[in-house]
Amino acid sequence: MLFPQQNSIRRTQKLDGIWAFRTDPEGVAQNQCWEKGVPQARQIAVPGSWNEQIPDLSNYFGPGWYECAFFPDSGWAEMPLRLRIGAVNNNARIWVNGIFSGEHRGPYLPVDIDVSGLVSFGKENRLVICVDATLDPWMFPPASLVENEGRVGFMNSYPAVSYDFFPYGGIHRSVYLYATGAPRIERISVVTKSLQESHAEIMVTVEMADDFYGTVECNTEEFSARFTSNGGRTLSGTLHIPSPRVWEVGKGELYHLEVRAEDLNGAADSYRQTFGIRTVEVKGDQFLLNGKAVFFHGFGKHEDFHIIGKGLLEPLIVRDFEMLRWVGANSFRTSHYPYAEEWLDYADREGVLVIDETPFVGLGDRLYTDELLAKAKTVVAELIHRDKHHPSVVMWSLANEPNCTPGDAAATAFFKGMADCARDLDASRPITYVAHREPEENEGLKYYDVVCVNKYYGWYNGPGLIEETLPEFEKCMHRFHDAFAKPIILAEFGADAIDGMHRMPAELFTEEYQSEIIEKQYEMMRTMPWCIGTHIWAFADFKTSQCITRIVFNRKGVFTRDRQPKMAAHTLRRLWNGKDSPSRSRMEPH
Ligand code: BDP
Repeated sequence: MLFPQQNSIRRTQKLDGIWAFRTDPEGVAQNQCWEKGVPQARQIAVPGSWNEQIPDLSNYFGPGWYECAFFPDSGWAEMPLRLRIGAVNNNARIWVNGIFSGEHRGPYLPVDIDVSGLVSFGKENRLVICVDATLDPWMFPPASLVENEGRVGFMNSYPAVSYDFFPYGGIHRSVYLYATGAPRIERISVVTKSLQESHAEIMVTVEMADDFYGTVECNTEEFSARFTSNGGRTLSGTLHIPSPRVWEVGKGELYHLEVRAEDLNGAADSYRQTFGIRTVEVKGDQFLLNGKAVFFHGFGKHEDFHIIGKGLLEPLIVRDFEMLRWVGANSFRTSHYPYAEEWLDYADREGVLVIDETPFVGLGDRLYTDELLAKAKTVVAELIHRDKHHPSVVMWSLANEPNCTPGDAAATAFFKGMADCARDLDASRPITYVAHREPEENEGLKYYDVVCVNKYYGWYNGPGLIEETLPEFEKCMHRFHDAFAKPIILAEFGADAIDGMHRMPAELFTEEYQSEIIEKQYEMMRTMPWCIGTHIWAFADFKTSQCITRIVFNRKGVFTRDRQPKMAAHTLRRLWNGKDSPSRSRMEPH
């Protein structure tokens, strides 16, 4: 499923804007046929979360019905038409002109359905989407409802979800109506097989949506190739590129592959796929990018901002990358779910490394059944198919802080199953999951390439004691390395700091304390030869459920929620040699 694109064949129409909206707490919508039109609706912006736009819905987590009208271009009448929503939280059901057209379960990944034949030309059409944000304990990520499961939420939070960010509801990413060629190109993947200064070998795979008889041509400015198919759906071949321009940290060198598929009757589809030439590999205790060891300096982030909630906001992407460069970060993790593709496109251009994470957070001690594994594999597949072509994505993170003890055979089978699934779908990237607690509680990590660990010494462990907890912290990290003999990333560490709160000597919640804990723990980690990165938690303050340890937001941001630096950001800039603008990223017009 390729991102909608405007090119010589394909067409797109973005449907973002102010839509009609109504909640359905009593579940009356279908009896009253809201799919034909939402009565007595109020107004809402798409994309965006309803919880921040409409104050009386700040804690509403049920179904919300959206409606918009659209007028498609008559020139598209003979083309296959699809509807694509970047993501809704959590589940979507869709009707076009009152006819049920498709659904998608799960947040943070695209909804992409065929609407050919349902759309009328030369007149207005009605699109109705029911977004269900019900807090379901069995989805990914799981909400932990007291009444359903007898468990309480993260630190007794309200709403009681089992993770530390707000369970916003709504249509969170852009909505597109788009037209493609028939035959339709379904997926394109480009993998660097080998890389030398004089020569690179890349493997291109083009998957067609249906059985295909014809030719696929792949062209860039520098080279071209041609594959033919007699009925199969997958075409692939190796391309040889002399003197490749290599994608590196801080240097987002990109190629544009023009793919054109033409069948025996001359009907065609085309797609312009961006890719980068680079290799990643874990060797011994190192993470190699293009054969050279790389150290991950950066953050765990969130998609979160005032008013828009978890909605896509392009100026925020620009601002965040400006701040990442200013502070000297070279990487981030898409904690704790897949981010909008626009983030990854930007990282590709900017040369920023991304650890791309599934929405498997707050799993805790789940009942790791075969059914849950099957569901998880679907999500892993959706993520990998969506993001595989991004050179910035250098590793898959398959979960955050699950429990997986040696006695728990089901948990071990689950984490092995996920690892096998990710490797089958993409052999070109290392995988990790993010551990907490002790090595013995992370049996599953033996199936992964890199050990990511979250540790809060000086905060949850030994609050107020930065220096005093360093020796225990150091021992703990050694235990992880001794247990797995794999490279380690400290994937979360830090402290809450309320901007403007100062104290000398440093105390919990002050900017001084946050700055000091980050500097001391960072310096300690740098002495460990097998430590290949440190990601501070978090990039910016973010909204979470209400709870007595959160002062409206989780305040572990090094930047405030409105992206202003706290003292710790200046400290990191010194440690990481951050740079001022002008921006080093380049942008091809599109
Ligand atoms: C970690 C979680 C992260 C939380 C963080 C915290 O991975 O989602 O926000 O703790 O407590 O355990 O700030």
